[in-house]
Amino acid sequence: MKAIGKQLAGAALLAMLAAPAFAAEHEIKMLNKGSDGETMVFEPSFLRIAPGDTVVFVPTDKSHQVDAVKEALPEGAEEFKGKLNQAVSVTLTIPGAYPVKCIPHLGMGMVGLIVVGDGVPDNLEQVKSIRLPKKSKDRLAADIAKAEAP
Ligand SMILES: [Cu+2]
Repeated sequence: MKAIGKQLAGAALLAMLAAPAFAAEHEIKMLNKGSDGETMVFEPSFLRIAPGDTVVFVPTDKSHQVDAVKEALPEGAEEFKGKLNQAVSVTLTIPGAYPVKCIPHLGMGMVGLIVVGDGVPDNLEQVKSIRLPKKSKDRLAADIAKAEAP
């Protein structure tokens, strides 16, 4: 009896150790100027990842933050919210589209989109209907087009 218990504990430990090895970590920088010359950007602004991967939002430049656009997240997905100049790390397990914004620079177009899983995300229509200032709307539209590409 004791031996079996030990074996089970060993298997559980192995499973725990194995999980992070397959999950990737991605970085999105929060910048005053992107490598394409655009100002106030998440870089990259579009990212497709596998379920269980982690995304780290890095405050490379000052005065940025990241919020999930909560009204357009996938069903059951957890909201996330960062403070100014704070790195935010989120592990996304539920497939779908996760739009993000930087509140201080929303009027300047600072939005981004993460897609978890393959194919066109189920909640993309919700993402399209987010109310945003023009510049953010335009940039998000470009990201949505990438989410719709095969
Ligand atoms: Cu910003």
